[in-house]
Amino acid sequence: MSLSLLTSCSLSSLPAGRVLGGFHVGTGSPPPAAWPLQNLSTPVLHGGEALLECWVVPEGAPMQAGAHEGVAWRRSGDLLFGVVDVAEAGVLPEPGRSPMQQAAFEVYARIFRLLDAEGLPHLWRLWNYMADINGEADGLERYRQFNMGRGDAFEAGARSVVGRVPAACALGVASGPLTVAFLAGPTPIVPVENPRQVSAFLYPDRYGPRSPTFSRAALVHPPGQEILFVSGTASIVGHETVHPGDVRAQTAESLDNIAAVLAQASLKSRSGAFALGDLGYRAYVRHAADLDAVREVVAQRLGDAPVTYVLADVCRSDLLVEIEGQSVR
Ligand code: 3EB
Repeated sequence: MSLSLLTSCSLSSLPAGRVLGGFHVGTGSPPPAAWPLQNLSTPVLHGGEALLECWVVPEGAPMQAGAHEGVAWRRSGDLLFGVVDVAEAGVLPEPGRSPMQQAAFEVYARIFRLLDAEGLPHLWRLWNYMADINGEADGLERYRQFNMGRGDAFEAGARSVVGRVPAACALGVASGPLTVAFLAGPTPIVPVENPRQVSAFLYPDRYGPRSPTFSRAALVHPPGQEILFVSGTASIVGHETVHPGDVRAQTAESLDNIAAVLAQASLKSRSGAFALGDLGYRAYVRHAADLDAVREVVAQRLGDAPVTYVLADVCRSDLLVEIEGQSVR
């Protein structure tokens, strides 16, 4: 197997030459890493004090590294992982753009320029985190401002904003810059949508001037492999939030949505069907006090599948939980 995800790894046991990049989750300082590391500065609610997750390639695989307009990246063959952080205080918004909108635009414009320079046009999966995601500034929720900047950058980079768009998540944490991690590869994704939900890129404008740019899931194919990325999935049916105020029902609805996405992904899979128990998951919980309720519902449905629970704000203020997952075959 060429690309694999190591969850809960320790820095000392990691062969640095095999790590493409990864994630640190927790409120302490991130470890010093020689590879691109996205720091998600928020408590891990279950599964340890802090968490280190890494994408690794086999011993002896080629490895190149670089930094391009503030994007830290590593590349092995045709797989590239990168991280870019942009503080809103450090951007100079163009007229009519808010600092968050500008920061999102710049992050994505830099990613697209790097990928163009590296000859790897295809974004597979994005991890977006920002402070105060539900806060309002200039009369518009900050997540909606983020969507405007992201969408503008996709268009400026001559990428489609509908259809074949990457899998993603977008969550809020207490503080810090806008941070975006990404995995890119040599082939287009196979997009997967959810028949229970309106595609996010087609959400009506009551959710903001620009619809979010992500697929419900993406199948990707490194040489000899199939990876399924299920995007952040919440209690949305059609385009509307369901079960506001009821965290158990929201968790169950999110899992119903993931099951529906897996059924669609199974139709397009090269490696066989996907069942709920086949994936590894990360669950984002808005209120720490809801952890036990979320865990109970998840355990009923997912059994022993690995789930990490993280404190984070979901991108609509009425959403209490969001769950994402991946399967690497
Ligand atoms: C939703 O379904 C919930 O803006 O990149 C999930 C996954 C959500 C990704 C994004 C947002 C994003 O609309 C929110």
